[in-house]
Amino acid sequence: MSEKLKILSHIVKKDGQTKHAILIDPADQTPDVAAKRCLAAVNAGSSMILIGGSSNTDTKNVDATVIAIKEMLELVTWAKTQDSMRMDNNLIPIVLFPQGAAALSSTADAVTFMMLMNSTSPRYLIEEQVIGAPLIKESNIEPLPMGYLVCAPGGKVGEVGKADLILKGDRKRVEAYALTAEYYGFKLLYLEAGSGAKNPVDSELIKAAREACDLTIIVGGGIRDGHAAKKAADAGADWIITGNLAEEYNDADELQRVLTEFIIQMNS
Ligand code: 1GP
Repeated sequence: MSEKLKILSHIVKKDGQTKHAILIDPADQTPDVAAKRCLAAVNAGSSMILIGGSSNTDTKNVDATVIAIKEMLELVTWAKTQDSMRMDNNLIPIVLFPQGAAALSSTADAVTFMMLMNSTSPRYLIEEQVIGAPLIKESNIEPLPMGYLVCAPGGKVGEVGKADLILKGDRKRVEAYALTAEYYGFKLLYLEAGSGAKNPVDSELIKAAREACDLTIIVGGGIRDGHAAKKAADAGADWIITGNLAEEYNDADELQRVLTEFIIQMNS
């Protein structure tokens, strides 16, 4: 893949392991706290940082958060390259995961350019994307073509996005969406249960998506421990996203310990 697709090629690279990414909501924490949590996550073995979340996130607080995280990570990357051959593996992309065009920031490495495929509203199927596309071009950040499917219980994103939720056990429907995503040329497929969901995405649905397509499958929403992450990983998830989990810890060392355990268990 060309230099222009640097972040996408990192995300779709398969090495037999399921990877973890931390989701930071800039509305929930100061840039400094976000940076400390990201450092703990990266030290624990997380491979990507997503920035997104609430509807009241704007470019200003996204910018400040991305910059603080970048500065923190640059120090770590610099330290690691001094004594190892892991140069390429040290790439920890900072990727925007926006609710809409209003939360774009040119300071990030990439942005999930997504269609909420099971939305009933044209706004989330195509309209926000048409507003966002010229802004992405102008800011020169890499768009990552992604199908986004909201599964039950769906939470706030399901409501705001007017999703016709994919219900537990509806394999046929998830298979059809996975194929549609592939035929559209998307490279990533995100199965979302909603932030803070009581139950994560049904593993049967993950399996159905895995069997139906070759896309990189990302799973998030309500995953609180390594056991739930392993279940999703065994069903075929390539990436596991956690948001709320990190926000429960204010002590960076404790968070690092928890996430280290989480990542080990996920791939056990
Ligand atoms: C939300 O899937 C993510 O988009 C993360 O959810 O906050 O429940 O980990 P949690």
